[in-house]
Amino acid sequence: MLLSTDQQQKPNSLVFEANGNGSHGMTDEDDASTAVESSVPTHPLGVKPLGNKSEFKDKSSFQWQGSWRATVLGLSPEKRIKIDCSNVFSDVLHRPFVCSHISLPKYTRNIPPANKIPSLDDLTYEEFAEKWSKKPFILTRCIQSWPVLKSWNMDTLHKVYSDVVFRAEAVDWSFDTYYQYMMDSHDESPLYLFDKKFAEKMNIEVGETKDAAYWNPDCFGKDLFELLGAERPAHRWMIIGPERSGSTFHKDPNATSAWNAVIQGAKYWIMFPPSAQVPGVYVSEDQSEVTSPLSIAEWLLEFHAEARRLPECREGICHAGEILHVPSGWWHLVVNLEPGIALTQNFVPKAHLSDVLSFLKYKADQISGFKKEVEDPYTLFVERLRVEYPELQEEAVKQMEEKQGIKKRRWDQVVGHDSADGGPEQKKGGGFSFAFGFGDDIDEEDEIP
Ligand SMILES: O=C(O)CCC(=O)C(=O)O
Ligand SMILES: [Fe+2]
Repeated sequence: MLLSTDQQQKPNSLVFEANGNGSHGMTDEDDASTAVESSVPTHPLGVKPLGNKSEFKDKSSFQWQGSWRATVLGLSPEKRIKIDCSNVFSDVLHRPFVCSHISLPKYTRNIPPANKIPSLDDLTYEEFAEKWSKKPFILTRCIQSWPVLKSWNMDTLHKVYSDVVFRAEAVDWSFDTYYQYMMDSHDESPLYLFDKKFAEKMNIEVGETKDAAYWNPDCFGKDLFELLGAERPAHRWMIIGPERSGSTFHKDPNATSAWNAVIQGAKYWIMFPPSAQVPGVYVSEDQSEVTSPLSIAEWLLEFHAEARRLPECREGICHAGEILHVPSGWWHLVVNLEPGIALTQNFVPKAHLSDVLSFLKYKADQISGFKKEVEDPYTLFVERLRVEYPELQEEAVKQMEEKQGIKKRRWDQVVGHDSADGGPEQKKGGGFSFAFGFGDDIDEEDEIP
């Protein structure tokens, strides 16, 4: 669920396009509030940044006109002028066009058998805990009894929720406006509806109630973040988007695992284990910054072939009625092959408790999704665990410290310190986050955060 920063840029591209004719709609006050540092030279055409001050900033409902420019200028199709560009040669203009028209099947077909994400009917919790908690898989017969599977599709949602305002990256739009956008847009990275308050907004029940619209599959077992109650971070989202929308490479927040269930459409997933170096994805030493091509299409064009050749690459297509497991720490890129609706939830299974504790403790600066009142998520979680599951808590903390000790010893070896003679203390917040090669004392799939 973590949205990569590039996915939050869309409203600004609207702004720049709208602003292309000059300082459209800007007052002195606007100017002052968006002043750029004086070290930046003036744009030769007088183009200024507008931040989030778009024309329809406060409007959640308006008529989508097929492009950002036409929408901002209110140009209906008959008012648009077609300019003959047959003598214009520009890589800068042509590249986004290429990216917004790539053929997805070219990349998603012919998955090498060794890369295929295993597909199973269903699992019991025992099977999951014993064999599957650290591996991606798709379940084809797990969510068949969810009522939403029968009642939701793009048209029924449009009929029932057209006035409901959902979050799509940085904008809040009515479903009617989003639906128009989705059905008629050619953006390279389509705006993606990703709403964590959907259950409240749609007035549906989730979980073990008589009228629930859907519930947690049993196979993933107890979600230990439930112990945080109202203090738990954001954990469930409804995701809607057109073909080519999706999520660029990321790991899910706070070292949680996730499931992602497709209600309508089909999603192509490409995944790598926690310590893999994903082609085209550059990670800072403490993993707090991830740099990768801005769009999914750009990544597919440039890096997919190389990525597919790596032995640790996993790929699969999750169809409507199926659910995919994302293990803690796994990299994933996801693209919708058709207009689609999905539900996702992040959770903490017992098998990854020590990874989550380790993240909360040693990567405190990277924790996300908690309300700001929750000042020390690590201590809060450890306390709740200690009350409810004292043995589990003790065991997980021990495991976390052992793994941390191994990392520290390896680091000391690399930098030439002997940890036994008082090498440097570990910094809080991931100072020792360094990816080493695998060794005997760490599981192949264990993250070295
Ligand atoms: O459906 C998607 O675009 C992927 C969402 C995601 O990253 C997840 O469920 O973890
Ligand atoms: Fe994710």
